[in-house]
Amino acid sequence: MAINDTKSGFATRAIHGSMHTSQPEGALNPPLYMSSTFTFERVEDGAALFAGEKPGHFYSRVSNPTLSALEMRFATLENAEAALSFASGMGAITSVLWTFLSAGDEIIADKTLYGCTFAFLQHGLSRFGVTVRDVDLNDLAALKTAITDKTRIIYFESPSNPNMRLVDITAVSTIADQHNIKTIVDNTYCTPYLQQPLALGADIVVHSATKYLGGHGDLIAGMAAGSADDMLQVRVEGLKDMTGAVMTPLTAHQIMRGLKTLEIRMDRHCTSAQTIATRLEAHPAVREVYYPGLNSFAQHDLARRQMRGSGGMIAFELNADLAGAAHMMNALELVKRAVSLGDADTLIQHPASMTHATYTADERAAHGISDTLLRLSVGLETVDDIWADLAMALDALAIQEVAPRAA
Ligand code: 3LM
Repeated sequence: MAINDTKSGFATRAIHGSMHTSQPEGALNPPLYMSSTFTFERVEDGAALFAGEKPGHFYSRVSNPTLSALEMRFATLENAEAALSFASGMGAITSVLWTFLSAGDEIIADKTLYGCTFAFLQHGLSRFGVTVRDVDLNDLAALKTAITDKTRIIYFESPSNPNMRLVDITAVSTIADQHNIKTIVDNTYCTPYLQQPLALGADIVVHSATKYLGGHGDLIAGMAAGSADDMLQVRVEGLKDMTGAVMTPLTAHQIMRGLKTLEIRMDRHCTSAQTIATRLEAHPAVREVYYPGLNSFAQHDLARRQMRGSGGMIAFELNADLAGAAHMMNALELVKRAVSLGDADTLIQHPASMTHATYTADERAAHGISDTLLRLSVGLETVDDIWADLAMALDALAIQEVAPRAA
């Protein structure tokens, strides 16, 4: 059966998508083109390539056949016309935003964002004459008020890193369209398997491919997807001339390997996280759990509408102060204390002092990132083993917390 990129299932596209021609030597996987430059048969051919009059590759900061294979496959997964690969998630975000913003423009960003994205907007773009407006994008009236004739982009994550706030992608994109503003969504937490922002009305999606797309904690990478025109503009402006944040062919190869198992990994992340979130919620040492799959989750209905599954990320608060939370985290043995997410290994971290240390304490308070919030990336280990480790650390905390009160 031939692979049809529009009709085949997600897993089929993740394994075969866009691979319509056989590979050199009959190889199952596309070869690794470790070449910075590409030779021209004749001078005129080089000139035609540079002028965009002839398809092909001439320099790997612009394009490379291994990266093209990944980009075409990834576009089929996001149901996009085109995709682009980058050296990191921050490389993707900065390349896309540099491309579409100029001094004097305004960008509206949701009030909760990954720490380095927040820093890039507040401390980076703002230095170059771009006005950044933080808006709670769940407040559509506030969004409408914040829009001016200089607004070019609305930018958000859903779910947000670290506190799992969702944004209604269709509602925000509809308002953006009415004002000719581009909607850009960071889809890192969901991957295209769980959520497809372009189908919900967004213009561009960006990813840290370091996370679920790679899936094994062994690479740093970014992706973007959108219309062919937008991706071409990002390629020749933001990526080629501004950031130069190009992915290496080896990384592209590793991500294509990661994509082959994306669907089964995400299914497992979802079922295990649902189990862990449910058990956390029932534990006396836990005050609050934020997980889209829980009935108690404030935006549970929106999650069901725009996400195919609830994902592998959980945020939670303990019935303890910061010292108690640190004690609990330090007691863990299987669960690793580390930033990043989306790996086979379960990871736990403290956003206020780690991923979101780029915010001041006042900014964190204003942006809804509490100092006692913990973030768990539920991995692919046997779920009862993950829970046993968490329960051991939580039980110790519950005993410690209860003891002084009883005394
Ligand atoms: C983290 N996040 O632990 P890279 N967008 C989102 C992200 O979560 C990230 C990026 C973009 C974490 C990294 S913190 C020092 C470690 C939603 C990264 C940026 O450039 O590939 O790291 O992606 O939350």
